[in-house]
Amino acid sequence: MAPRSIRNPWLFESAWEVANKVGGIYTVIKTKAPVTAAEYGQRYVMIGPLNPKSAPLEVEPVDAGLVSPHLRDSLDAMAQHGVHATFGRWLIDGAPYAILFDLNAGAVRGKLDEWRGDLFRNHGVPAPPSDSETNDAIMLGYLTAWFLGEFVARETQSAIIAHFHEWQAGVALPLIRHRQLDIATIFTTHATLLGRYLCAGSVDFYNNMRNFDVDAESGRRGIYHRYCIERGAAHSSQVFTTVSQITAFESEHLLKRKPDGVVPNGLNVVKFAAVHEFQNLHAIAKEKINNFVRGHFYGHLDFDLEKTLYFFTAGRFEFRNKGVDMYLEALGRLNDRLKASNSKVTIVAFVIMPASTQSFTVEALKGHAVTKQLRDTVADIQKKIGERVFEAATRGHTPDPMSLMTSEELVTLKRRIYALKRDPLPPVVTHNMTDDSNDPVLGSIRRLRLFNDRNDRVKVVYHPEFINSNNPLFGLDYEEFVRGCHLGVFPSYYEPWGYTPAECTVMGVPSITTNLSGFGCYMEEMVETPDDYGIYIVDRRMKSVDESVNHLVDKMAQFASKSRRQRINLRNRTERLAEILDWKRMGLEYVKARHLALKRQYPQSFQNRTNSAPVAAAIPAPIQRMGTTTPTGSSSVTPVPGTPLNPPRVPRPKSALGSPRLKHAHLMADEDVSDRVLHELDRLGIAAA
Ligand code: G6P
Ligand code: 1S3
Repeated sequence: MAPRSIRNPWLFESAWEVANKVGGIYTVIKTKAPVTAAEYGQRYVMIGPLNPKSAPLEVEPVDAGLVSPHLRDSLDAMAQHGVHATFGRWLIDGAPYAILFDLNAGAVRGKLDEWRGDLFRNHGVPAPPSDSETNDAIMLGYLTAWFLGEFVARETQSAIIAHFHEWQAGVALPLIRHRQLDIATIFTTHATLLGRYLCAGSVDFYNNMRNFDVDAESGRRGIYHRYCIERGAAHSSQVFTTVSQITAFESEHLLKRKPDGVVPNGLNVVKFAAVHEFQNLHAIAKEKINNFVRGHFYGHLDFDLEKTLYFFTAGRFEFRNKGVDMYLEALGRLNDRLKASNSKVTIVAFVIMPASTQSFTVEALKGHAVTKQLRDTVADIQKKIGERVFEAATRGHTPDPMSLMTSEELVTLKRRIYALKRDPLPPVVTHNMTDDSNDPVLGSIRRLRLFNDRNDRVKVVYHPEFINSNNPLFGLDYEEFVRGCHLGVFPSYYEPWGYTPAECTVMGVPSITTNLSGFGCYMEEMVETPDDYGIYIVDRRMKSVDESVNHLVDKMAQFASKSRRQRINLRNRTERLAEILDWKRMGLEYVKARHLALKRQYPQSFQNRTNSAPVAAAIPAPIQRMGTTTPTGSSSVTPVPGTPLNPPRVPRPKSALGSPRLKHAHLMADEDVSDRVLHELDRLGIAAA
């Protein structure tokens, strides 16, 4: 049979979070969609589970036959067996097509036992029937492999690439291999299951990575079957990638396959025409946070909002992994330092992490109600005074300032002011917790005695729910909240990438991260002097926990001592780094991974290509090095490539004082980067839409 053409391949990308928001992978595939859709056009199709709640809002149904008869016929063939799928356009930038399989259909549920048995017999994965998450992964995997089998039998001309993210989508990979489907496969892991579990406990993870008995450790934690799926996916894919160097190292030791390369996460960067625009947005959003603070701290508002800084941490509730333990500890020490130095600066430190709650507390709501009443009363009096002044002036009188307010107005105002008095301290948490006494955030706050006392220079507000625009306390959405803050603090212990500081960066908000997070390591590699750009990286590798906490306190204190002007300059610099996080640049790593997968699946198509030598020459180091590994990933391969593209580092900013000689050339401009992506695609023989 003639080999498939690699000039115009199909790309299927499967993840649990396609049109189904759960965590960070949703952000990856959603923000990456525009560059991938630009590259593959109609031939880019995502595959995920049908979430009946979100799918109708996220996906607009389309007749698959309008895209390709093979797609339609493949889905029809499955429908004849009772498998239902929604096919349509995912309503996001890039509008990629998506197939969402209904895992609740009777016919699918009816096959679960058979599939679970097959997974055990042919692939050695002993999945217990009681693990619903694994059941979902099995159904998604078997449906995806079934669909791809149907499709590959019908589409016989073009090469097909299938890319899978995380273990939940990974079950399909051993099936594709076992069934010998003619498909180039990629598996990207965004963390390892075992790594996450081990870190959340109290082991010294990074120093012992090589020594863990992975089977025993996963068995002890009740995740052996999931671990098998993850490891099976990593070993069955032709190309195995992960999101950072640190997770590559972890994967090598825990999954026993060295990744072929690193595909770091990007973002869709929207640049404003003028720098002052994003600075204005900061000022507007900050004023909304000021309003929150006025309400939350009513009766105790004896600190100057002009000298108040907003710090925050946010993310899924992984207390130790996301470094919330370290953040709170550091805030306690910062409070002591600022108090000891009689600082006039106040820090309001937010913790935004969803936990189990019952409702907002009465105190939190009351504060906002009484300040709103005051604001309404003042606005009313202001209006009436204005009318009185105008009335008097039109008659040629200068009004007597003492008689501008009526005695009723004065009484109402006094009542409002009286309502603002309270003795108890402003609450540290905005919600009634389901399990207040065992909540680790509250536990730390109590231990550190961060009770929002008048003398405290660091005040704490724990908001155990993500912020969205319907939130009655803040009245802003998460993006605005981030923009309004001064510093994001993410001292993670386990963080394969870490989108939260990356999101801060593209919005021009300085942040603190660690050298154990993928993002932190990437920035350390890419930027010569990260501190000068508002990217503070705490050392959690070479220091003890106590030293790392002090390092974090130093960074926060250093930031707190900056003048407004210095903060404005710093924000400008932070925002300039957005370019190095843009998918226009990061997407090229995915291009390279797909190219390698094609090369491994269809080697004969690369042998006689006249442009094969220039292609290899044109691709920067990582893919050439990736190409030297074996599909099963022996550990004798060359080191995992580090920096994507191996570009020059971002030099120290010119405006920074005492700047040494610039070591590298300037960053490429946006246009250069996108031109380069298109150029690479062209050279790879992949048509850009
Ligand atoms: C932006 C605005 C300025 C404002 C400043 C406040 O830069 O353009 O008008 O003064 O934010 O900065 P700060 O760091 O004090 O919140
Ligand atoms: C994972 O999500 P998480 O927060 O569980 O994937 C994200 C996307 O790649 C990554 O940013 C994060 O570090 C991982 O941990």
